Amino acid sequence: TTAAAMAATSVVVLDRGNNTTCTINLHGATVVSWRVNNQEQLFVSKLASFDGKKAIRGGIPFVFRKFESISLDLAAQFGAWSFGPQHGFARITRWHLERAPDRLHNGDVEAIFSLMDNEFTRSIWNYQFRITYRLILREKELHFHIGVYNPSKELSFSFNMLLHTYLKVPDVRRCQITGLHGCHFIDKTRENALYQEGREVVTVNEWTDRIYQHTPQEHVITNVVSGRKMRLHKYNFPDTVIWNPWIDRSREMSDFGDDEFPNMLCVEAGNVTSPVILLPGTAFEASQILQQFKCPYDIIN
Ligand code: TA6
Repeated sequence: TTAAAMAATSVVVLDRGNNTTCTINLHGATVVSWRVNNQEQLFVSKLASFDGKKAIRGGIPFVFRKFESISLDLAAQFGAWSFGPQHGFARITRWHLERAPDRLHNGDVEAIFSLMDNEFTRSIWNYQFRITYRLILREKELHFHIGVYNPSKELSFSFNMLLHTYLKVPDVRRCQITGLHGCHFIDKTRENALYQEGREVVTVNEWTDRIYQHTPQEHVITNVVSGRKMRLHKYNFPDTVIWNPWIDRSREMSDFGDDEFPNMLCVEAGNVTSPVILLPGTAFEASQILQQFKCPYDIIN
């Protein structure tokens, strides 16, 4: 179908064949499904709302302009921080399908989404901006390339940006996360106090909500679907948020089942601790690669 026809709906599907697909909802350009050999890799709550108003509970919401949990003192440094929606406006705004899914010469499938300032965003944050969001579906990988552009001739602006990835897991208590050892983290379960990670491998056995700072470019999460591993590569995303609401906070969310927390783990690449400052006429690029693999010798091709 044409881009126009797709844009008329709210959902765009990248189909690589071999039951490998990726589905994006234009509401927030939220990736709501990524299937590898027909195995769903992402968690979406059975109670998620698709009303085009609320953020979709699951998949990969696009967090932009603000990461809510930024501590107010840091926000104060940047003066013009608006008290807009939790985790910013991008994930609750309809994005534009810039380029419909297109098969590349090597069999991968690519689509491009974009968001620029509009009446709604300007009502929250009165700056011009343009984001392009290119997704590439490979055999066992999903690539995310983001460009943020400041078209102003005289104004700089600052922003947080983060991919709020909800991985689907059989049992979060069996997952291990590498690449956090020695990093400092803000612990939102302990009054945003700052700690340092002493473990080589991080596990999640309770309510966990941590903003790890200046993390390495690669994390591996074990025991995701079908007992495989997920490699997360990130570029220009210096921080990594690890979140699982556990039982009590699950009960506080109307769009999250009480019994769902064992089946999800958020590992989120972002610019959280220090906002990006974009000078007039310049662009900022960041990217993430998710790669599902089963043995150590699988490499990113
Ligand atoms: O990513 C972790 C976090 O900041 C948690 O504190 C929790 O609030 C989560 O995001 C979900 O936020 P949401 O606004 O989607 O309910």
